[in-house]
Amino acid sequence: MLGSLSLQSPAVMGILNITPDSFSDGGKLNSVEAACAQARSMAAAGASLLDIGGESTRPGALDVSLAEELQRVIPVIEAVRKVVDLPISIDTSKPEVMREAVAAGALMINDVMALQAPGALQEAARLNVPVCLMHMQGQPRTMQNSPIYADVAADVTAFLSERVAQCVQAGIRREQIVVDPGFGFGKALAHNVELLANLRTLQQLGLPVLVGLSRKRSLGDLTGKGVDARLPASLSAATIAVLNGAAIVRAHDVGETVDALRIVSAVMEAAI
Ligand code: 9MG
Repeated sequence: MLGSLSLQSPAVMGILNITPDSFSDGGKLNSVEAACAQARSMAAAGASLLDIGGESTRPGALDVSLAEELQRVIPVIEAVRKVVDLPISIDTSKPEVMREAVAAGALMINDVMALQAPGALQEAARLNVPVCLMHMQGQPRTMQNSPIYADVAADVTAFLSERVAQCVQAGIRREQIVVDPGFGFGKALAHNVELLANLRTLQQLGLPVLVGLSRKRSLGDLTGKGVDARLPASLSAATIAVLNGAAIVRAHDVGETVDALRIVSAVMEAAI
């Protein structure tokens, strides 16, 4: 269990990005309505939780001010929790956004900076909600400039192990922690492939593993497909991740991912 979320079978976390380019008109009210419609459709498609974020973490993305991030995500969290009965996770690295999002109804923190921003660790401990700690080498703007690892799976595991220890020291219970290798975050194509192949290395932490591979650039590099044509590659990557121990899959295409993981679960349960 992770809060109210059962991890008996693989869970799909639906991605709800609230950035100006996420919804066609970019208008505030319509963004809330569009986000609610998307949340309903993801719930109907079998999502187990929703990840709401107001700052793009794509390579090269620009920073968003605190005020802007709050303005994007808080009205959406308040509205979405009224229309779907699913746990909401807040995708942020800012302690103030964590605090306001939890007050608005978010039940989990998803931090691509693994609570390393000033004040984030203390705020997450105070809020007493589950946290997802993700590995990233470098910063979003520059992270894809020649990342270097000795052994990517071992290096990522060592980093996450250290962050888990810091969290526990700050008062976050181990049962509240999820770890994520951060596919695409400061990793070259070969690193992402090696990490997926050796995802089981992370199991030594004894914590649920979350992965985000959906539509990512490495899948485009391997298939030659643009972002809108990466569904088959995303499903294939999600399948491999779950076979290699992932408990939660962060995905744009919820229904398709749920179906793919049902097959994986059935086969894994039948294995002797
Ligand atoms: C916000 N975000 C974008 N990609 C992600 C990933 O792979 N994992 C997590 N936890 N968050 C992500």
